[in-house]
Amino acid sequence: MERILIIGAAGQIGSELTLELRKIYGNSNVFATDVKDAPADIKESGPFQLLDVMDDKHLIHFVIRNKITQIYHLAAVLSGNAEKLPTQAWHINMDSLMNILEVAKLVEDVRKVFWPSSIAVFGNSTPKTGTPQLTVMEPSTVYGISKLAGERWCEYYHKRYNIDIRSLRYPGLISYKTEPGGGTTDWAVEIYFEAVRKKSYNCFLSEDVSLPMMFMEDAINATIKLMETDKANLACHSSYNITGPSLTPRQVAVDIRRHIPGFDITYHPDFRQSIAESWPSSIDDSELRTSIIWKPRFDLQQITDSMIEEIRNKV
Ligand code: AKB
Repeated sequence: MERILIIGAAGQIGSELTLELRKIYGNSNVFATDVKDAPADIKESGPFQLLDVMDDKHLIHFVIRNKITQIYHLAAVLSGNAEKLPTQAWHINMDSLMNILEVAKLVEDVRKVFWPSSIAVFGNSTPKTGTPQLTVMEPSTVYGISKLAGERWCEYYHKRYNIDIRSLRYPGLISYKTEPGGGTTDWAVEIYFEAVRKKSYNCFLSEDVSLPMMFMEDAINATIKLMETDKANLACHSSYNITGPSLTPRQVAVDIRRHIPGFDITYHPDFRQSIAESWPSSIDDSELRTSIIWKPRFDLQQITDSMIEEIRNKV
């Protein structure tokens, strides 16, 4: 029987992944944790506890006491926020991962770990379109450097200690339940909320910067599929490329006008523009698609339809 620990259960991915995992493994077997309070549905449907992944002693006690068999470590400081406090972000992103890897090494019951990487591992010298799985990687942000270092550590723990760590290089994730915080791809969520709330959006990127994106439902399905796939089918022990549609702010704005004809967008690029320009505009994720037999379901129109409908229900 699986007993699953989610670190970062109140965040953009955790708040949806926790509920999906509870449907599969049973509410009482999925332990949601975060340093902050979680949404009501997370707290009401199963165990929730405040837990700081930086506190290695508390973490290992929690894992042993609750007989945890799988860990999803989702907590991180994202690209935009990390540029404001580089050394703190490095410390949080790296030390939290090292604490998880050490727990997986020391506690025999822990059989699998999931840790997200990001398209931020790529940089200006990476091929911009159809970015392959294996390519030049010279990230220019502290977030990207921490994700690339994390990938190398995951592969190291796999080779050296035979720890089963699985990872995806998420693109920008578009979701309506919990808004992201501090990322460069946040515009692709904010634009929908502001369209419904105010019929206008002031975008912090220029109109034609194209970035790989993915609807949260596709990201959750791929993550669970990756974790359920037989280990023998997985050749990559650092992190797999994954993507949905590549989108520019202008394309999304035009699509939103199918629902909100008067929607107005202005562009005032800030420091995140150069981060976005250093990332790929499209990704080749064929290696993942053959390893786990998966493909995304949502294109731009389906994403827009779901986002507008769900946000209208919420607001
Ligand atoms: C960010 O923008 O920092 C994240 C990411 C692409 O990893 N959403």
